[in-house]
Amino acid sequence: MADDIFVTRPYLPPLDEFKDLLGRIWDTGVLTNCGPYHQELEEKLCEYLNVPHISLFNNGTIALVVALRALGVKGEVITTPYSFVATSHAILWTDCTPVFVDVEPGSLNLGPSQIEVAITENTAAILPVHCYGHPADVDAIDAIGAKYGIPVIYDAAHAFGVECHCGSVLTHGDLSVLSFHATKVFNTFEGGAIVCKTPEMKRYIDQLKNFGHHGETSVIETGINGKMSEINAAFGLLQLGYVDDAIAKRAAIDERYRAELVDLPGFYCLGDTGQTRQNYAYFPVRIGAEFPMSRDALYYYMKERGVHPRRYFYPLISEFPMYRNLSSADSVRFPNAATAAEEILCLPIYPDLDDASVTRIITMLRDAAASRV
Ligand code: T4K
Repeated sequence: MADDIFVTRPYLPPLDEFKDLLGRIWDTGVLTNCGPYHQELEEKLCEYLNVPHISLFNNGTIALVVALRALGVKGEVITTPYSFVATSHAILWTDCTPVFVDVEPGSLNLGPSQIEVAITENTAAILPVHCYGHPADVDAIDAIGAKYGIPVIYDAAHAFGVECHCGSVLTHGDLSVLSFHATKVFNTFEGGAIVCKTPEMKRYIDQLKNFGHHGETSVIETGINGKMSEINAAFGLLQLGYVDDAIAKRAAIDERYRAELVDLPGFYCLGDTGQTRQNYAYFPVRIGAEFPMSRDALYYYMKERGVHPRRYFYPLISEFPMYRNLSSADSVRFPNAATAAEEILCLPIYPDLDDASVTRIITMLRDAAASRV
């Protein structure tokens, strides 16, 4: 167990540096309610991510719910069945209905043409995911949103720091939502954020995440408590100073996997969807028919040997009980997503995964590829 390798481990900066930041919290007694660390982290993240406005949240799921609410989305929301369940749960939490459409076979992101044919008079929003931090086709999807007057909210939970041809992917659509969960490239233990374009929208989102308060005695919205605490924000500020180094370490692991696994039959590394800056959040591989064992067999083969990859995203969201009776939930409607759910395996990747561990994983995969089971 001590030698087990998990799909990820959180990046933790030096504890002493965190203790220094905690000292200020103890001095001031400001623990939450958008205090100085919260404010500073919003400013620093705008600079780092090159986005106009950001509102911090206590997690990405609440941020998604508030994003839908902020745009007044009511009705059907076109989305992907190939994601973490939070994407669709946010839609249900706002009393909207997910409409699942297929992903593209290469990027595993929603396909613009599939989105367009699914649009009806009931469509209230489009909610694509930048799956694994690989950008969706933002230009085409934004154009569809504009053409039909439908808001686009990107679930950018995996896309911290990712850039494409026109800069940060987070500036696309009406809103983008980030997750800073412990398992993410940039983490604040738990946390999330909404990226928006105008100061008015930022103010509105800030109100929504703070019970709908507008001043001390006035409440103008049925808001929620979505605020990030000062401890989480302080940790984020510390983390931000190390994130480039953390991403560089992920990049080195990504490079080794690609170089040393390239010749395995039926073993395909996913990756390039036109991003100009990646964050190497995940290392998804497709296990094809020419590989000597199925994806699931490989998953158990590795687990038995102490390496714990993950089948992100199996099963499809549409198979969970609260979704499976929707008219859009029949998986014959999304063959690419259904195939991906059966074939994709995410290998361990995180900054502290050392060379010896990467070698162990590569050797294990080469042994599996050479086996006759
Ligand atoms: N949209 C998308 C597309 C998302 O992927 C997510 C979250 C969201 C929205 C919602 O954002 P948040 O509300 O979470 O901010 C994990 C994460 O819990 C979840 O945040 C993430 N996506 C999802 C893809 O993965 P699990 O079920 O894989 O977590 P768990 O606990 O099995 O952790 C995986 C591995 O990480 C463990 O084997 C060991 C390691 N780990 C995990 C934690 C929590 C640690 O070493 N330390 C830790 O504290 O869901």
